[in-house]
Amino acid sequence: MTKPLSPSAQKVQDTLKALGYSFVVIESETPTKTAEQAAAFAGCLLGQIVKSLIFQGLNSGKAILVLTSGANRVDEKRLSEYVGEPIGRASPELVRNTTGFAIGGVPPIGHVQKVETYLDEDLMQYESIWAAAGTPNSLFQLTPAALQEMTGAKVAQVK
Ligand code: 5CA
Repeated sequence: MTKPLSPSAQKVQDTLKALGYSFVVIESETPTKTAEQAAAFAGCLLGQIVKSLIFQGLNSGKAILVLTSGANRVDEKRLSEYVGEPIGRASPELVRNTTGFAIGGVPPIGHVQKVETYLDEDLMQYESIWAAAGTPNSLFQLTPAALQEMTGAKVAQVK
C-alpha cells in the first residue's frame, strides 16, 4: 500500500488528472525544498528541476510566474523587458495569495489565481523534468512540452 498524499500534494495530483495528464505525484521522506534537494531525490541533473518562482510587477502590482531551470538564476532586468514594467521578488504573502501554496512547494499548476507565466527555454532541452507538487517534499516528473501546454507559458530566455 502506498501512503496517501498530504492535502496540498493531493490537490496537485487532482489538478493533473483533471487536466488529463497521468503524471504521478510522489512524496519524499526527505525535504525537496530546494532545487538541489529535489535533484538529489529525483536522481536527475539540477537543470532538470523546475523552480516555480513568483515575481511582482512593481507598477501594476500583478504577480508573474517564472518556471526556471534549477541551474539558472532569473535575470530580473531581462524579465522586466518581457513584462513591460520593472519587477521584483514577490513576498511570501503574495506567493501564498497568488498560488495557494507556500514557498518551497509551489507547483507550476493548480493556483488560486491565473498568472502570466514564462517558461525558461533551457528546460526545453530535457526529455524529462521534475516540478514541485504543492509541498516541500513532493515532486512529479513530466515533459517540457506538457509543462508548456498545461501552464500556457511563453517560452523565454529568463536567465
Ligand atoms: N521544491 C523546490 C524544488 S522544485 C522548490 O520549490 N524550489 S523553488 O526554487 O521553486 O522555490 C524556492 C524559491 O523560493 C527560492 O529559489 C527563492 O527564489 C524563493 N524564496 C525563498 N525564500 C523566499 C522569501 N522569503 N521571499 C520570496 N521568495 C523566496
